[in-house]
Amino acid sequence: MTDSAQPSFTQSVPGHVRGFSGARPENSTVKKYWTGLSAAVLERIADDWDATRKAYAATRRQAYFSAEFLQGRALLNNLTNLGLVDEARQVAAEHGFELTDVLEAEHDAALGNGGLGRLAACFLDSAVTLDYPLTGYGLLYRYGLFRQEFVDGFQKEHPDAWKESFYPFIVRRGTQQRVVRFDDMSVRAVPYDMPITGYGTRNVGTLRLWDAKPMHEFDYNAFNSQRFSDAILEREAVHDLTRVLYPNDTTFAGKVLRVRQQYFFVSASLQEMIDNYIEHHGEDLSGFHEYNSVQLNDTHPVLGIPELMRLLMDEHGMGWEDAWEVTTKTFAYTNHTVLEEALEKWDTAIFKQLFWRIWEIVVEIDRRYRIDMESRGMAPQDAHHFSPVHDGQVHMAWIACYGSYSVNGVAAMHTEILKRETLSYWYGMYPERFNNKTNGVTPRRWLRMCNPRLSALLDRLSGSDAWVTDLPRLKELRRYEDDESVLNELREIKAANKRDFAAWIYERQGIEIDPDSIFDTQIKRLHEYKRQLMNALYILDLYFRIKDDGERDLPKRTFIFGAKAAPGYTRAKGIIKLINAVGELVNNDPDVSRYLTVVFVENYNVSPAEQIIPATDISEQISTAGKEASGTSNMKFMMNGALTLGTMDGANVEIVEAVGEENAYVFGAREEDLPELTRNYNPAALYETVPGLKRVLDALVDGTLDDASTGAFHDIRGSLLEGHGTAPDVYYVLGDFADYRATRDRMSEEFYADPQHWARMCWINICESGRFSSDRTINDYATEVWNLQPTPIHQGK
Ligand code: 26W
Repeated sequence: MTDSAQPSFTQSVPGHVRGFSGARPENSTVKKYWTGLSAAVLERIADDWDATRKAYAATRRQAYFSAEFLQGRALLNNLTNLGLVDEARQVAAEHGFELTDVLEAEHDAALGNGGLGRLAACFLDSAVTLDYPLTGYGLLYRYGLFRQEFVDGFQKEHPDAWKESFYPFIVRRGTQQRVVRFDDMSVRAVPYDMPITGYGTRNVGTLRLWDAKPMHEFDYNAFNSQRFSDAILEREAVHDLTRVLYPNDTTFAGKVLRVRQQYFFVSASLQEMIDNYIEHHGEDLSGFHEYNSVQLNDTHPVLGIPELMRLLMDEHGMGWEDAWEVTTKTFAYTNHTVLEEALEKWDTAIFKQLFWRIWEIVVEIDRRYRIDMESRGMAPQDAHHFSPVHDGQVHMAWIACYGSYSVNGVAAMHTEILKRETLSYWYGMYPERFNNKTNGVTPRRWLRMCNPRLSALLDRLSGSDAWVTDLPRLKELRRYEDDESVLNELREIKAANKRDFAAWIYERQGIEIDPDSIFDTQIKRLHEYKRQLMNALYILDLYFRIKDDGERDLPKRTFIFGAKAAPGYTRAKGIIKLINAVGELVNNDPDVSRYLTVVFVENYNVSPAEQIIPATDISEQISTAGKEASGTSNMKFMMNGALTLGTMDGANVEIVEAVGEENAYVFGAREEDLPELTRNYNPAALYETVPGLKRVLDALVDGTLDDASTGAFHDIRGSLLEGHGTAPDVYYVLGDFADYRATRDRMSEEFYADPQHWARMCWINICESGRFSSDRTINDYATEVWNLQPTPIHQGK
C-alpha cells in the first residue's frame, strides 16, 4: 500500500498528465493522457518494485531467457492486476476522457512472433502473481514484429516503431551496463527494465531487455577529422544488433546478425547473474547453480551454455570439470517444435568469425561428448549424428540436450513425440532429464481483463474473485451447467461481446458483420502445418454449394482470420492472398453474403486477440496431427466459452480430455495413423473422389480467383496435388478435408439447432479450463524443475 503521506492513485494522475502534456489534463491529447496515467501507475508500484528486487537478490532465483516476449499492451493489464480499473475510469472521465479511448492509444509491445513469445509473457505474469523470484531476460528490439497491411489482398510489411514515443513502462538502468565482446567489436549492453505486476500480490517482477550501444557514442576524433562515415558506420553496426526482431524463416544474410543478437543478450544476462552471485554469496562460483537456474526458451538462447563455461573458466579461473558441473546444473531447455526448420543449426564459419573463444569451447564440448558417449557404449558413428559440431555446423538443440539438467516439451503429446522421435537419442541417454510441462495462459489477461462481462458472472456465482488466481475453482461452477438462467446469461454475454467485436471491426476495417451469425475464428501465425488453407478451401466449397448447388438451409456464419506470414515464406503469403480473394468473392456476392462473411483482421496482434477471443463461438485448431507442439489460443478460446473444432494435436488432446469428447468437435487423421495413411496417400485420387475438392482446387487456377498473375494460387494448388521437390500435400490437407467438412457442417447446424445445449457445452469448457492456467504450468516448473520458493515481499498480500 501507499504511505499515508503519499497521494492516492487518483490524486496523482493530473500531475503526471500535466508533466507530460504541459497542459491542463482536460486539454491534453489522448496519447499524452495515456502517458500520464501510465506514469501514475509506475509511481504507484515503484517502492514495491524496489523491495521485490531486494528480496530476490540473495535467494535462489530463476531466469527465463527468451528471444521473444510478446507483452502486448501494459496499462490495462497493470490496472487490472492492481485493482485500479474503476479509479482510472473515473479520473479519466473527470478530465473528459473515456478510459477505453485512452487504452487504445497504447501501441502493442510486439517483441515476438507468436505462441512462444506470448507464452513467455504469460509466464512472467504467473510467476509474479505466485511470488516466484523469476526474471525475464531478452532483447530490447527497436522494431518489433512488422506491422501488416493488406494491399490488394497481399501482405505488405512495415516497420513497427513501437517505442517511438515515450513509453513509461520501461526504465533504463544506466548504472548496470555490461560489455559484450565479439572478435570484431565490443558492445555496451544497456539494461531496460519493464515492471511485471501480479494479481493480488505486492511483488513486482522484472523483464530485463538489453539494448546495444557503441562503447563510445561516437569517435570524436574521426568525426572531427572529417572521417564522418567511419564514425557513423561503426555506430550503425552496433545499433544493428538490437534493431529488429527476426520473424522466423530468415535468409542467410540475417544469420550472422541473429547469432550476434543471441550471444549479446545471454552474455550480458549471465554476467549480471554472476556479479549478483558474487555480491551476495562470495567469489567461489562453485555454488552458482544453487542460487541460479536458467530456463532456455527454445534453442535461441542456447549460446548461454558455452558462454557460462567461458565466464567461469576465463573470467573466474575455474577448471573445465567444475565449470561443466555448474553449467549443466544451471540450464534447463524447453523445446517448442518438432519441425526440422526450427531446430537451429549454424555454420561453423559464423562462430569462428564472431567469437573464436566460444568456438573453441563448443569444439571442446564436442570432443568430451564423444569420449563420454563412447564410455557409455555408444558406437562413434551413432554419437556423431547428435554431436554438437558436425558436418560444418553447430547444432544448438544437441548442445541444449547435452548441457541441461532438464528437457521438456509443451504438451503431453508433444513430449511423447520428442521422446519417441525428435530427441529419442537424448531420451535414451538421459531419460531422467525428460519431463512434460503443458503450456498455459494467464487468466488475468485472457479472461479477467479481456472479458469483463464473463468475469463479473464468475465472480457473482462463485462469490469472489478467487478464481482469478486459482482457476481450477471454476470446476465448482459446473453445478450451473443445467441452470437455464445462467446459460441464458452466458448467451447474453457472448452476444454482447459479439456486438462489441462487430463495432470494433467496422471501426477498424469498415466491414459490416452480423452479430447473430456464428463467429468462427482461426488466429495464429500463418504456416502450412496450421492449415489455414484447409479452412479457406472449406469456405470456397460453401460458396459453390450456395452458388451452384443451390443449398439454402445453411447457417449464417462469419469467418474470422488473423495471421502474419514470415516475409520470406512465399507460400504462406500466397495463402494470405487466397483468403483475401475468397473473402472478396464471398462478401461481394449478394447470393452468398446473405449466409457468409469473411473477415481478415489486418495486423493481428495481442490486442486484436483480446477483442476477437471473447466474441468467438468456434475455435479452429486444425493443424496436421503431430505438428502443433501445443497451441495456446486453443486455451484462451476455451476459457472464454468457445468450442474447439480440432484435430487430436498438441494441447487439443488435453482440452478434449478435460471437457469430454461430447463437448468438443474432433476430426481428422490421428498422429499414430499418419505414417500408414501417408504411405498409401494419393492426392490425385482424392481430388477426383472427395465431394467438392475438384471444384475448389480448380477454382484456384480457372479464373474464379485472381492472384494478380503472381502464380501464387497455381503454386498452392501444386503444393497439394504435385509437391515441388517433396511429396505432395505433406500436411494432409486433402486427406482430412472430407472429415473436416462434415464435422464443421454438423457443428454449425448444432449451434442453431439447440442454442441452450450449445451454451451448456460452452459453460463446461469455461469450468474445465482450470488446468490451462499458466499458474499451473509455472507451479509445475517451480516445483519439478526449478526448485523455487515463493518469496512474497509482504505477508498477507
Ligand atoms: C528459427 C527461429 C524461430 C522459429 C520458430 C523463431 C520462432 C519460431 C516460432 C514462432 C516458435 C513458436 O512460436 N512456437 C510455438 O510455441 C508455442 C508455445 O510453446 C506452442 O504453443 C506452439 O505450438 C508453437 O508453434
